[in-house]
Amino acid sequence: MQSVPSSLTTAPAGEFLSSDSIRERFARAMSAMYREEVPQYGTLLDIVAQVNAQVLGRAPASPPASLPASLPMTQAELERLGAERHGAIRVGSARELGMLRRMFAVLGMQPVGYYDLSAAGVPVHSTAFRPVEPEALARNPFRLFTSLLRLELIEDPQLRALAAQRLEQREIFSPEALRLTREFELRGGLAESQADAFVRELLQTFRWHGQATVPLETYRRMHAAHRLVADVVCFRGPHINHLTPRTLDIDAVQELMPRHGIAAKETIEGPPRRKVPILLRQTSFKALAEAVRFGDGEGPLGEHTARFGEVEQRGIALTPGGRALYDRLLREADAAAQSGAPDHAARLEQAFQAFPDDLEALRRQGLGYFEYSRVSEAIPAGVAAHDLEALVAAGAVQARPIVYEDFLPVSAAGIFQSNLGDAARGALRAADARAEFEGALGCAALDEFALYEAQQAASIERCLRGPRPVGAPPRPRGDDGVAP
Ligand code: OOG
Ligand code: NI
Repeated sequence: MQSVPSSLTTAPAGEFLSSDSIRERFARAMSAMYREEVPQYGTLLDIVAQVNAQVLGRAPASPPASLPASLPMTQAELERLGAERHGAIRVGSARELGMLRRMFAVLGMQPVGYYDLSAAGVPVHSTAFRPVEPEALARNPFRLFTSLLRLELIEDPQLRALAAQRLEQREIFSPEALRLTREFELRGGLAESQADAFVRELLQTFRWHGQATVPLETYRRMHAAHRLVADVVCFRGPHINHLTPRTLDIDAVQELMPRHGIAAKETIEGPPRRKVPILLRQTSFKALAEAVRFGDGEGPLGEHTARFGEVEQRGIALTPGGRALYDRLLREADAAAQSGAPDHAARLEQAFQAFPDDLEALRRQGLGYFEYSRVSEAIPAGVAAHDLEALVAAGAVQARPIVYEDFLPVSAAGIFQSNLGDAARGALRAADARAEFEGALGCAALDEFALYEAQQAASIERCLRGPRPVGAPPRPRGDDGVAP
């Protein structure tokens, strides 16, 4: 058991299991459940484990390991790799989203980022629940991409009202999960046995139900509005729709999938393969058609397609400048597609030649985020102790890339489209719905750039000032002319 900050406790700190531990247990339980429910996910995990072992076997043993087409990794990152997952769920009402925010807080996960997928014709908007502190991320970075259905984007008023009514009638949380959430909020933590009960109960919310809550006729109408409308409205709860392991070589996994009987989609989403991976590359296999009973227990048997598998390779987190360049080059590759240029991979490669592909260039040009650390306490002769660049040049400070912990809006929409076979690509009303989303959430979604920026700035401060005495207040920043 681990302690929690004393400001949060009303009982002896040792009584509580840390949120990091609860999250770790929850992630493990989700993975075990999904493996049971979707056997191909298990196959994918085996492939990823094999590829990762190969990549690591090829890498030099001494840290920082410089992996081929992979980022240098810290020991903590290597340790978390085997358990690292993200998943995705979709909910139907403000109450469900607000309650999830409170429940994920028990797991030490907060909403980061706002993704408006209506731009891609998908009637949802989303955030990613994940840990935000570097130590928590190092322990287990479990992330859940969480989407809220936008009922107002259902055109037919009658169908919209029916959907709202169905969603109002359902309860996706067990009484015990609700009770334990309140207990956590009241007391600032959960004892180990309570935490395990909470994990068990919350898991139930995300399991698959082979029984729809509506007649087949209603399902078909919802489905005609949008496949996601049917997926959210017609079931008892927000079944986890995929769980994604992290690989160090996504091209190798892509190649291996068909050999293991997994029908991978054709292209990898995101940036092209590079020496220094940036942001995130993802590929997936097609959703399964699963048998579903409609109406009452005796209703007709049909099928529903929702759950799929996905794998991802993560790269360095980009600054706003880096992200703008990324977006521009992606648009260029798309424009080339419109004008009938050859295949996707070649177009991307071509466009991304304008993106620097070595760590030092990314760092110097301010395109990516880095964590700085002192190699030794000694300052080399002739180097000013507060001159970061001089310290880096002298080898007294090293810079490691910070891994991107978030999602890609473009890629997220691409995954939705490819897996849900959506025909309605028409642009939905692109009104800014963020305020409404955050109202439902009960707080603002954190800005992912600000989190990376803060991590980088704090590491620079530590390098330039040396360790601060324990308990001392943080020093004001920007008083020594150091640009973060
Ligand atoms: C979410 C898709 C987004 C990703 O990796 O970009 C996502 C969904 O299908 O519900 O998981
Ligand atoms: Ni995903």
